[in-house]
Amino acid sequence: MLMKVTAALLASAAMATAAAACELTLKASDTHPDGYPTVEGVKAMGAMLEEKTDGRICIEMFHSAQLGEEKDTIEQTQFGVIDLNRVSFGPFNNIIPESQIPSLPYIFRSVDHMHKVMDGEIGAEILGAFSDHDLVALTSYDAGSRSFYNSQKPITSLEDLAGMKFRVMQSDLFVDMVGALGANATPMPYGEVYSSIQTGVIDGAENNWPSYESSGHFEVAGYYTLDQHLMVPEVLVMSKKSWESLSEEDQALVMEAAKASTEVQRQLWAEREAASEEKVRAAGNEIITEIDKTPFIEAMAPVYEKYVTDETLKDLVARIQAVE
Ligand code: GTR
Repeated sequence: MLMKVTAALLASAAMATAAAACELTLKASDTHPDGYPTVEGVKAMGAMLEEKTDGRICIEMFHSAQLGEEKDTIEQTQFGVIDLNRVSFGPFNNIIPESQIPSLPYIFRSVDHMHKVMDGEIGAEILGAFSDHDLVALTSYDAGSRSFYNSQKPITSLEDLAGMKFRVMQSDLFVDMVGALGANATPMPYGEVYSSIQTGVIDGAENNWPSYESSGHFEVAGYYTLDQHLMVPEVLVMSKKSWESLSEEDQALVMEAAKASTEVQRQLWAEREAASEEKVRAAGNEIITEIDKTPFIEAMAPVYEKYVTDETLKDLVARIQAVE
């Protein structure tokens, strides 16, 4: 017993020393729980950064929305209160026009297509657009594809969606996307979705396998229809204030560690996607895989018309579609 306690004390003392050695500790936020691939991706970035700087720069991860819901943490990141923030492109849609592009329904044909776009020149341009908004977008992460789930009935066609009420992220684009499918959208923070489904304020929401599972939404919304309307990647942003306080050398190290963490995150993502699916299926949820996506895709034309307005955005969409 005593030995155990001593060992634990020694370990925590060692950790405290390590933390104390950090000249700079970057505060990072994520809405997801510990162990979720995005949280682990940023932690991996922290480990790489600590190693490259001999423990001079560290990252402290505040997972599980400890620092707030995404929309609020984005503002805090713009102010420099939070240094790093792993979020979806979705909550940026109303403030950064280019962030709407990877958030367009059915814009990506496959995960491979999305990787080619986001890892290439087009992705760099989209990330670059954040710099006009007090942010530096470092890299993007995987988030699979999002589909509708609900507590009421199996949805197998557009007709079934009619009049139902779904939560979406706080983005006008997503409100109109759900409207164009004939359903009603309620934008609300992620953390309110579980109880809103449980109390019947909404019929359901939409998300990928790992979020459907880790949030517990699968417990209250038993029907999941794989219409895969969105493939919005995640984005890791840094406060421009925090970025500008770094030397050029340190900026390069931060960028390098962020880019390298993408590989780790993608690997973890693939594993978690499969594990979450298995868990949800084992719970007995009804998963609707037989669905004709064509009417869903066709219904999105007015959404593209409304949001892909100026030449820059039109050009981005055309170039994405041209990527093989
Ligand atoms: C998740 C995403 C989160 C958040 C959440 C939501 O898939 O990883 O960043 O955007 O969806 O729906 O609010």
